[in-house]
Amino acid sequence: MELWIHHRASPFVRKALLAGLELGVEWRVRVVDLGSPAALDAYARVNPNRRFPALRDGELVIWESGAILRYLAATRDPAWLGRTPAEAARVDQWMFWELAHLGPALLGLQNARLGFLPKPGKDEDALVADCERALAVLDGGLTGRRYLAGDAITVADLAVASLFTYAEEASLVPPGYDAITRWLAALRERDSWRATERMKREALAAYGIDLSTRRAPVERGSLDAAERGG
Ligand SMILES: N[C@@H](CCC(=O)N[C@@H](CS)C(=O)NCC(=O)O)C(=O)O
Repeated sequence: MELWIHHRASPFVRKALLAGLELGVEWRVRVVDLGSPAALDAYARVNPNRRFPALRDGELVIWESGAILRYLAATRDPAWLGRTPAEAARVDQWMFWELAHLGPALLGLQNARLGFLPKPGKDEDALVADCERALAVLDGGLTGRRYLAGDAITVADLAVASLFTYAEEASLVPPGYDAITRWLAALRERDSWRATERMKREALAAYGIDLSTRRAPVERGSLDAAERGG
């Protein structure tokens, strides 16, 4: 099995890395150099969207992080897709919502506050309002429930939590979202989260990116260059 990534500090890549660790997947990680048009052109034969991650298992190539998580769970431990039809429906609900609503809201504010590309077109007040709308939905969904689908962790928790990769650095969760705070704290205790947090910090540090002070845009290709020791 092969996993294509551009760097290990990406929330979308983190989804796959978390699932790989939780499900005991062994794969060869292939880091694509975003700064190299030739490498990116070659990668477009794997994922025509030129986005990361992508997975190959034998003849099967899959892109879209949510689909990758679902495939890994289906082939390794289907309980991670929900143990009942109701849980499975909630897993799907949160994973679709994460891509359609939570992602644009959280990543927009994150990118504005940390200076990541792409630079959002909205001002910070509008980005905060988008974020708070999404956080209120998530907090409501987690109130009275340990994980998103029920009592047991599923791929939906990995997918949604990954978008909080920069929650601390970008102050994405203000006080008052108690259910989110409790749920995130539980996920951060897991070995998989700790391991991927170390990977993220190493990727950032290798390129000398200090997010506590950073406000300028990160150069395209800089993080994947860090992955390769560049
Ligand atoms: N919907 C896609 C989104 C993937 C995505 O946007 N990945 C970002 C990761 S930060 C990426 O590839 N960025 C590199 C680029 O835009 O060149 C998924 O869930 O896999």
